[in-house]
Amino acid sequence: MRGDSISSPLKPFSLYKHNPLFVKLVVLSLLLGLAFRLFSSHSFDYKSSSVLESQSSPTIDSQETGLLTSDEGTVTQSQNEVSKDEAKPKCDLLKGEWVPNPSGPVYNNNSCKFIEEHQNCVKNGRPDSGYLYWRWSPRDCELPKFNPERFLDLMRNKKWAFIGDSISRNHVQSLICTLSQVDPAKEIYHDEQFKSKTWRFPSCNFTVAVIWSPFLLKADIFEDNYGFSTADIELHLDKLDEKWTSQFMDFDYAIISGGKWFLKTAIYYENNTIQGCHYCPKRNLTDLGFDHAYRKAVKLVFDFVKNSSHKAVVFFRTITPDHFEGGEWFSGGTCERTVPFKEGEWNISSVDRVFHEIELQEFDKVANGSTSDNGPVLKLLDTTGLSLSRPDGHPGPYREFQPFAKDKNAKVQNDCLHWCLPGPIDSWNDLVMEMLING
Ligand SMILES: *[C@@H]1O[C@H](CO)[C@@H](O)[C@H](O)[C@H]1NC(C)=O
Ligand SMILES: *[C@@H]1O[C@H](CO)[C@@H](O)[C@H](O)[C@H]1NC(C)=O
Ligand SMILES: *[C@@H]1O[C@H](CO)[C@@H](O)[C@H](O)[C@H]1NC(C)=O
Ligand SMILES: *[C@@H]1O[C@H](CO)[C@@H](O)[C@H](O)[C@H]1NC(C)=O
Ligand SMILES: *[C@@H]1O[C@H](CO)[C@@H](O)[C@H](O)[C@H]1NC(C)=O
Ligand SMILES: *[C@@H]1O[C@H](CO)[C@@H](O)[C@H](O)[C@H]1NC(C)=O
Ligand SMILES: CC(=O)N[C@H]1CO[C@H](CO)[C@@H](O)[C@@H]1O
Repeated sequence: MRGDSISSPLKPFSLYKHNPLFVKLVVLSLLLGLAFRLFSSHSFDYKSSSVLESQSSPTIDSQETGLLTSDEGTVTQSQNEVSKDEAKPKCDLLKGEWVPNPSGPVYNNNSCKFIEEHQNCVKNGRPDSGYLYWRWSPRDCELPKFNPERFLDLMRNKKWAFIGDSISRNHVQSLICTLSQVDPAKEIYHDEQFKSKTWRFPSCNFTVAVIWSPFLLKADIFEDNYGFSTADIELHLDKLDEKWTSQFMDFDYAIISGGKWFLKTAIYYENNTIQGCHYCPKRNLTDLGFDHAYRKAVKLVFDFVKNSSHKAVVFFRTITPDHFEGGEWFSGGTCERTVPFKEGEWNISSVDRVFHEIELQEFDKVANGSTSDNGPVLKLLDTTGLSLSRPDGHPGPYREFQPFAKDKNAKVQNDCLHWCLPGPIDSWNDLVMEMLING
């Protein structure tokens, strides 16, 4: 994924608030209540951008915000720190391509019991397996495969949290499965709904938790496990969700992320007073747009982390793109591709682009300026671009067990948002490891 072609300037966010077709589409999706709804847009180029991180980069190149065209020759800011003994040129881990990886995944549907049924594509009968045999390869440097032994060794007596929505759960399962090949994880906690969980790796006393907080903000959600809601979500744009902030001091590492839940109908509060909403036509309220809420959320998270005196390494993982084609998740959209996209074959959807640009812009603001030596380290784990070129990595119809066993023409709802396990999401950990060791 190279980001040097382009680029149409970002259309103003008001486009999304006032474009009736856009609103209708969002409405439709939200009425149906699921967290993932997606556009296969063709109107924007994807602009890849560097991983930025606050501590190693006191000055941030604003060309890398994704808003501006970057100049091909520019040495981009990267997470690849110059090592102590030898001055290696900085490498942009995000510029590269998917290359064949004949050795394939390190775990499978038999060797890992932590894979969620809906993402256990092989077990559910997905017929092709080519999507398992790729790895992300940056153009200018070698990205080593995630090394579970070394990772566990680094994590002795440490605690790690994944904080966010079902994609965070998807991601934690990838990590747990990979590490379990070396030291089988033991689940030591789950909440009533099995949405927050904690595992422990006995050999090195390493603890990994996933904390369910789909908005990261204080939110009252009136919705059951199947996504049926009885009332509008009430979202407090000026308060973080204490579920994770109250535990933040316990963790040495965290990967925080937000995303598609912000597309749902919600009433927006500040100072406990209604400010407006996102898609609430039955109410006499101003539609402030999901981007308004997402920006506030991201900013609040960054401020919280930066203000904290707790010395943790915190990654903010950027939006995960979806790949519905020929419709949406509720209207027959599918993802039947079996190989990665090559450069230029696909553009980020307009909605995902809005999410991503907010993340880059807000990160750029907080990363700019001094950071204390004793405080947390905030890093941007920008998986959006490399994930965008993996339309082949989703469960599609194989979110269900053997969906075509009875009727090979059965109409099955597809999941083109979450990732198969094993699958491309395993590569996110290659980046995490590299950013930990060299970033
Ligand atoms: C395990 O790690 C925790 C910190 O995460 C520490 O408090 C505890 O003492 C450790 N236990 C052992 C047996 O080392
Ligand atoms: C918040 O609301 C309280 C009363 O509910 C009011 O006294 C206070 O001034 C408000 N603060 C802001 C910043 O609006
Ligand atoms: C909607 O709100 C505005 C301003 O608060 C008010 O003037 C108007 O009468 C309200 N309309 C309805 C239908 O309640
Ligand atoms: C962060 O700290 C600054 C200065 O101490 C304060 O003004 C600001 O309100 C704090 N922000 C948050 C989100 O706590
Ligand atoms: C991506 O967007 C660019 C610019 O709008 C357009 O020229 C190109 O055809 C699009 N590519 C695809 C695959 O839709
Ligand atoms: C970064 O900081 C410099 C100097 O403090 C300032 O001039 C610049 O506008 C800041 N950039 C952003 C994106 O905030
Ligand atoms: C690729 C792979 O490991 N597939 C296995 C998944 O599980 C089934 C049934 O348990 C095995 O038969 C496959 O070999």
